[in-house]
Amino acid sequence: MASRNSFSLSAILCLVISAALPLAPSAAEAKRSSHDPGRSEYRAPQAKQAPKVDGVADEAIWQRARWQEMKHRWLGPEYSADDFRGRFKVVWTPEKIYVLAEMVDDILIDSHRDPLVQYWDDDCLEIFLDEDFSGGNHQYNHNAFAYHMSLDNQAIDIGTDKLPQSYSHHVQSRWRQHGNKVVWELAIDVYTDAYVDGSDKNVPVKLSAGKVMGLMLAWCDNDGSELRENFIGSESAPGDHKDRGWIDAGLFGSLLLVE
Ligand SMILES: [Ca+2]
Ligand SMILES: [Ca+2]
Ligand SMILES: [Ca+2]
Ligand SMILES: [Ca+2]
Repeated sequence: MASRNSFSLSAILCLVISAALPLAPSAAEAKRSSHDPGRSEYRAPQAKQAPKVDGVADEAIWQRARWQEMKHRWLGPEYSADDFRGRFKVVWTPEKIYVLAEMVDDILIDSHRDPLVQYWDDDCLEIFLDEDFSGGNHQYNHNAFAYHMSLDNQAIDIGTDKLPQSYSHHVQSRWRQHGNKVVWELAIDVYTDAYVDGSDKNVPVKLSAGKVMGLMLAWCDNDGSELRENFIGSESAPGDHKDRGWIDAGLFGSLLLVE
């Protein structure tokens, strides 16, 4: 009886202790909680044939992908639909993700001809990519990349040395004007947070259906000012400090690769 009683007591203790401990969050819950609430969820279809990166969206796979709007004003005053409007789609192959962006911008400007100087104050398409949807700080590390695509198709981000670096070798980029629209196609290699600046040993990740990454796009709109006039993104930015995507990957939406 003594052993029976002590077993019961330890069983009760176990129950009390386990009830007091919070349940371990699943990996999916942990990643959701590392992001701001209300993130968008994008499902990118697989392209059997890679789109040609030429600024002409005539590949059939683009018809299968849905548009996502760039409509959240992070910086600057109210603007009109002629001043800026933009949207994008994503598809993928095992080697790369492909982005199609379609934008109206009344004046295109690239006044800083040095690609590493004030690149965010020229018209530029920002593509924020977090390989494992971890969220978290990515300012001076490669937990996520923030490719600032200039009008001359260069991809600039801050390196681990805290200085602007060209990552143009990660991104194939071409845009063309069709009527009043800029049609921009990009093919992007995806790297993990183990990426080492300047190394020739970095290998892009092989992509497969079911993979979830963090993604967000934004347009820096300058129409002739010293500094950019507007910064408009695809994700809502709760709170007062809206220009934080270049530091905080918790603002990114999720990108799910589907077949
Ligand atoms: Ca094309
Ligand atoms: Ca504009
Ligand atoms: Ca990450
Ligand atoms: Ca502009």
